[in-house]
Amino acid sequence: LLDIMWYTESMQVSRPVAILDRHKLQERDEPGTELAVVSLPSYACQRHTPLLHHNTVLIDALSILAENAELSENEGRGVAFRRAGALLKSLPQEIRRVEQLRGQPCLGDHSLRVIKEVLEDGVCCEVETTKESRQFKAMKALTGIFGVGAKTADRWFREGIHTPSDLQRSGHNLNRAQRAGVQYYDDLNQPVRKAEADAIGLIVEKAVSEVLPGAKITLIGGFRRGKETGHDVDFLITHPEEGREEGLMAKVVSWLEAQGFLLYHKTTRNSYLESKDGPARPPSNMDRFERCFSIFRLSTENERRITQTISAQSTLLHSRTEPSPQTNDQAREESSMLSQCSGSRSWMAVRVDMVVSPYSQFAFALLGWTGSKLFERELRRWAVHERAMTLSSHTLYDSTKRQYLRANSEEEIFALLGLEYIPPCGRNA
Ligand code: DCT
Ligand code: MG
Repeated sequence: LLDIMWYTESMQVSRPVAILDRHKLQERDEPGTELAVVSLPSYACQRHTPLLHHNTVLIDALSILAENAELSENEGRGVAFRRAGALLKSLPQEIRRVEQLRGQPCLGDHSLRVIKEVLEDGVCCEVETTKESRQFKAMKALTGIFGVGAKTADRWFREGIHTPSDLQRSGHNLNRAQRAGVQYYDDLNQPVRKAEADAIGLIVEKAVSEVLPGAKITLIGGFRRGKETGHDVDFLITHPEEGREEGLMAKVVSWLEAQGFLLYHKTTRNSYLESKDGPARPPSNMDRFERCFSIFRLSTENERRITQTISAQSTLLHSRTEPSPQTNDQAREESSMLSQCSGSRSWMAVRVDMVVSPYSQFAFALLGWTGSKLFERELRRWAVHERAMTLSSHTLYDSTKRQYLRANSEEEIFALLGLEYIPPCGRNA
């Protein structure tokens, strides 16, 4: 009961859910003395979803089925499994019997069947069959190529292509992104670590400050939510003077290219015009900023040089403003971590996404690009169904008042949506 009260209280005062002692829970969780789990709100944006949780085995099983549905382009089914998984991530305790989930939202019959089977038998037959299926393995391998989506992978699978090597032998004409995807396949399928993300952050910061002093960069995506690894590194760039950010991406990319940091890049232009387009529709809202999909060449040697240069510069800068005794140490630590993780190779390929936003849209862009994907989807669903509003990474539009609502921070956007503020570390749905 204390745990339930504590959890309920923590939800109200908007603290992330702490990890409870699993052994203590198990001791008290003998049949008959089992704790009921407090019923959670149904939208993921109404609750904290921490990175570390208590039901990993169940969530892994549901994630396989979600992934399989997504690869089969069955979006609805994928979302249903993702929502069920996210609900389990928010629970303050380990589930040992399916009855403990009575009254919880987001759990459809199919998800409950999977959960029950895993709890009773240790594994779920459907999950095991999926994991072993040739199609699932091939689709994962092929969509693991940068530039290859589920549709293309499925077409190739039907032609008997199951792996990147099969693809190379097939003589298919690949576009520029896919050629880079095949070329750097192994590197791009290694998780990117936080130290690598920070090192790339220093490079992007240097590029941005060279071409537009005063512009600021923010690490977004999974790393902002506290993840230690990710499939890429995401940055949001803006300038406090509205309009100064125009044309910025091209300059940043030129600088990075001239310094030899880019193995691949493709920039899409900012196509969003509020007056012309109206509220951005949810499915297209990610594509309308000036955005660069890139592959960085993260070199241990270059890296060491640049971190030293930057740390020297920031020491100078800080000595004029405030002392920053950690800067040099941090840079050294980053350099040494990089040498360790790149092993005998002198460089590695890393996927990096950069987005430029006008200052007036920054809070929306920050919220939209921090994720997780499911958390964003839930925010948009909440906005439409519960508030008659349209939320995008550009704006919030109130359909009842027929006006755009401005906001300068994520906190303000949550308030406008009538939601308790959830910090980035609680958005890991
Ligand atoms: N995003 C979204 N909807 C999408 C794609 C992206 O809302 N269809 C948002 C949420 C996360 C952010 O953009 C960055 O996308 P990813 O890099 O794909 O996600 P991530 O959470 O950073 O995952 P990873 O840690 O694996 O990079
Ligand atoms: Mg990411």
